[in-house]
Amino acid sequence: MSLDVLFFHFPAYLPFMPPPGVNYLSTYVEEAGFRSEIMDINADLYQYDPNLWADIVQGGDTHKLADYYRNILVYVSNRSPRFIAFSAFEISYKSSMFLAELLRNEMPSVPIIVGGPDVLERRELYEDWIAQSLCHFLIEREGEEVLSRILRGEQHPLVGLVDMDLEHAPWLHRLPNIAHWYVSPLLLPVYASRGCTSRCLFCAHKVFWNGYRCKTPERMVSELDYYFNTFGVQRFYFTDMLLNGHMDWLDHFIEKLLESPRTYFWSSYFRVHPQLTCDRLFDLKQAGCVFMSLGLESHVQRLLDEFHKGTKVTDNERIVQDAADIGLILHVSFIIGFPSETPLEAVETLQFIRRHLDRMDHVEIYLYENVPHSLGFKKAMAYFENEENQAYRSRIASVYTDKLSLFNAKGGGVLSSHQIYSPDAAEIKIALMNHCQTHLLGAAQVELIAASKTDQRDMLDAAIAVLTAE
Ligand code: B12
Ligand code: SF4
Repeated sequence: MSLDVLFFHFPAYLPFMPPPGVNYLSTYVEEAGFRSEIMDINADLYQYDPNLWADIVQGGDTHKLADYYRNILVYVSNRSPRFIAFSAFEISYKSSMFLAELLRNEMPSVPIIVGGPDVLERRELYEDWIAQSLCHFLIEREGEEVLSRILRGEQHPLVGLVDMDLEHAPWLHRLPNIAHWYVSPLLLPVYASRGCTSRCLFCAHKVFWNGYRCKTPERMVSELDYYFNTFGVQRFYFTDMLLNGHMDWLDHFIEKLLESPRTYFWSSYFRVHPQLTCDRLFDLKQAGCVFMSLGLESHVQRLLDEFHKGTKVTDNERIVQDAADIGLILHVSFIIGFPSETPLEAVETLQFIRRHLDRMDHVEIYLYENVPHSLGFKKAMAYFENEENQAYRSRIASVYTDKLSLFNAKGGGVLSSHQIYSPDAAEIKIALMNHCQTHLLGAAQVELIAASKTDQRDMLDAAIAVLTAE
């Protein structure tokens, strides 16, 4: 039987977290009656030549992939797919473009369909792909239904349809190819919702997914049960923008998980909310949540309000303290360099980070990026184009490059994913916080973590010093 569509994963992504978009798409089109396959070049390249893989991950010249890609071309030619499908991400732009060039030259009759977040975000680049015959279809936003239409040979709209019925979406059958990575047992990407209920001006997620939809909590728990029964998977990461778009949904989900005879270990993004009380955080932990990601963005209420974040700095501080005390592993992100931000406001955020550094296991600080399609794009553009504002922008950008990118590079890899997604995650973390886990991780690692936090504090101090100087 001929192959309808061959999907590709490209280098380079986190080894234990292949972006699951093509796995979901492949599952969907299979259920619609098409034969599909996924070629995971990231995983395959790692096996083929780990040094080359590492070089590409670190931004090496993708033309070094030429020999390896020749094998891929042979493989593609043997499989004779009717269509080839690429998932577009900025981090894999060059490695995917190089294969597109080879495919155009060697197999010009096989149409390439490109979809994924980068098509929406950097549409002009991919229009150029069309102009150069590097691809033939560009799909923005949700891909399932529009891809099926292309495979059926129907007229295709350029914009993906954002209307898939999540409640009846197929469960993931095409698992990511990560069995041979260092994560064992398997960690599976799942989603309970698409989109977001909020309207933060610097973000495009709501626009990408056209609002917010969720599966019912019952369906979500049955889905987890299905993965456990079929593949023996007990650890999951939710790819949702937030799991508490509706707090009553979250309560219901917790309730269903607590009723379940099994315990799953999982992580997700959450939005700060006054109802994320200490009791609710504790219930979340009881329901298997081991790792929580929060976008706090700023510790300046004026900026949170101006950018429609809809959160309170008092809740930010309380939730970080409560979640850490309970033993949830915390990943927290911040933004500095907001339009209209003053140097002292950036300092307030950095001081917040410094104050709570031991409570937050992984902190990422971003420089404000004016994301195309974000709700505040035009307003931010006007701000950045105004000459009066350029002095602060270049000052904060250089503080970011010189000091804070180093802070980010220190990372937060305190616990391995094996430890994070385990029944003992909270205990391990608490033990870590109390500096009494030498026997668990080894003295060297304890010192490393402490040293890393000290380094990060020094980097924050250096950034604060620059920003508070005349
Ligand atoms: C969960 C998530 C993460 C997780 C897990 C990542 C992973 N590898 O699984 C973590 C926190 C680790 C992460 C890290 C990063 N992420 Co991230 N992440 C997300 C998030 C919130 C959800 C992604 C997801 O899995 N969604 C569920 C799947 C099913 O959706 P999907 O992949 O978008 O696929 C759908 C459509 O896009 C479309 N589609 C996708 N491919 C194709 C192909 C075809 C042919 C078609 C027709 C359609 C199609 O159809 C799919 C189904 O509807 C998105 C935000 C978003 N908008 O979705 C950002 C997002 C993907 N991340 C982003 C970025 C930048 C990063 C980082 C580089 C951040 C950083 N500076 O470190 C790292 C890179 C990590 C890595 N190397 O893998 C960007 C990518 C931007 C871009 N232009 O490429 C996004 C879009 C957020 C943003 N706007 O900034 N991320
Ligand atoms: S920043 Fe987070 S909460 Fe705000 S709109 Fe984007 S996804 Fe939603």
